[in-house]
Amino acid sequence: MAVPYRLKTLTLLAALLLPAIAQAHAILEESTPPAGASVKAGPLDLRLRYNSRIDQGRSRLTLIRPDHAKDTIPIDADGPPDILSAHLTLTPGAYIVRWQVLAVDGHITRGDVPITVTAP
Ligand SMILES: [Cu+2]
Repeated sequence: MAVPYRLKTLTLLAALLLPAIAQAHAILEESTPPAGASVKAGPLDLRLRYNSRIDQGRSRLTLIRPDHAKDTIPIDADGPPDILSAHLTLTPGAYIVRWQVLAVDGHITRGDVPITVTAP
């Protein structure tokens, strides 16, 4: 029995659209420095690149220091729409950069980038 043309069209549309919707929330594609990296103490340029556009005004970066104290990391204004960048100055120890981003599809995603800072 033939599937009505209309139903075929809807099924095709759903197949095309659903993966795009599912992928629209932000996934971290690349970080500088990478997760688990060791960097020298001093100024550090942090750059997190996502697979989609993010709302920078409603995204947050938190620095968890070696003593577990948390600080908000100011996000650079006017960056590209899929990137969070910031500048830090760090002393030796084990840190976590905790990111929380709001994607254009309204979904929030979170993750951690641990970094080790060594003596210069
Ligand atoms: Cu999503």
